[in-house]
Amino acid sequence: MRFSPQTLSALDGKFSFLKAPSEAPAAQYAPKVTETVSSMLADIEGRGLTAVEEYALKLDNYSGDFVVSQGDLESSGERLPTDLREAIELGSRRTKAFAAESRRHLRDFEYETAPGVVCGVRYVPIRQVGAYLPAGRFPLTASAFMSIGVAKEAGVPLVTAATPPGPDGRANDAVLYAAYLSGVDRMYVLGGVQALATLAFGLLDELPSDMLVGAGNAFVAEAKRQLFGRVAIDLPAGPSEVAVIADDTAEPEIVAADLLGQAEHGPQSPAALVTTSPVLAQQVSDAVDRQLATLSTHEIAGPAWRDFGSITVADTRETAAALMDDLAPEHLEVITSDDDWYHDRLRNYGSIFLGPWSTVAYSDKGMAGTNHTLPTAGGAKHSAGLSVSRFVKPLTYQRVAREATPSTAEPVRVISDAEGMEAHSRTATYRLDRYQN
Ligand code: HSO
Ligand code: ZN
Repeated sequence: MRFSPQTLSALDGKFSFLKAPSEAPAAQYAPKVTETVSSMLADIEGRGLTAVEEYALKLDNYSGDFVVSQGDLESSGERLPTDLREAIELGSRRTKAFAAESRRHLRDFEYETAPGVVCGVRYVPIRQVGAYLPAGRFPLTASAFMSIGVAKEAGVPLVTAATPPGPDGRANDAVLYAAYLSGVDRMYVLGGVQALATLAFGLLDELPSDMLVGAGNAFVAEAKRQLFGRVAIDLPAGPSEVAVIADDTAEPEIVAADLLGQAEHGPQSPAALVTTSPVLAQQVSDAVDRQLATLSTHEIAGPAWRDFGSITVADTRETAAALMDDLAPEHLEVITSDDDWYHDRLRNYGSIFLGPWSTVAYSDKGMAGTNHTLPTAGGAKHSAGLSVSRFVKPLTYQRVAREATPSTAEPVRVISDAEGMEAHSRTATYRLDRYQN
């Protein structure tokens, strides 16, 4: 998430940096990751579960069953503290409710492009989806809602999921419970590349997965990238990002907290403030430093802010909006007296949080209901985040009536003949002939 030189020069003189964004390249090309992943995928494709067992032992020190029993899945909630269990239940419900409503808005329809030429769309869910639920530095409990829950609400018949074993050799119970409530059909204890390969190749299933979703480390991201084409993937996931547009009505402590709220994800997580108020800019800068001093995750959030944090002062709301559209952040908060103006004007972001009472973590943890799997690294310029619409295919059909033959076959003949495609032409002229005789 960085400003393009073109935008900066076009807006020259209309903004200034209180804290300039990093010059460091964001994501490094890592040939070692690419090679390791491709050799693992080839090995697993060739030797199947035997190879998977070897990698699980070598990389995760795991030699237990890959399949989580239905009993273990169902009882995972009982092993959690009551408040956590109830929070997971609430997040699962809200995420499912929004997904179910979103699904209802995807309506099959028919349209007659000419008398007797009926075209239509039927939304058909993908048959089998594999979800990866990471549990590394932070086990993101809500990721199960976003992938499994949303896929099930979209109507996907078979959703399988994999999560790595922890140091105790067991899957994280909060992750298991979230997967269970989300409606997972089969749950596997498997990590990293071997998990994605197992899902993609269908090594524990009757058939391979048609789509892989879910975030993970660099190896997981690379495995999805290499498997793309053979399977669909949700998004290429980079470091989590946050950006805030605020004016002098915003509370500096709140803005600072929300910037650090995503900087905590990793030392390369960008956080950007764009403000029309030079006073707020300075206050937020001070507040971030103050809050970092008492943050238990300051060893992650501190370097993230130092290297990838930025504060930009814009002369007008129009300049602020232009800068933000150029950043195209994964998460965007708007805390101003003109929230609706910004909402109308902005076009590039993964998900927007309007007003001082809306914050990114609400969506992150499933308590808003929207999906937290969103485009990063500028992907919001061309793509939206995960939603039910990604798990269903808008399949088209056409039914042409006999009466529509003259108006349709004749122009098809003309175009086909002009192109020199006689076989195409004949499919039309045979029908014209039948129609006339
Ligand atoms: N911000 C992450 C999702 C998340 N954060 C879950 C915390 N929990 C990617 O959008
Ligand atoms: Zn987050």
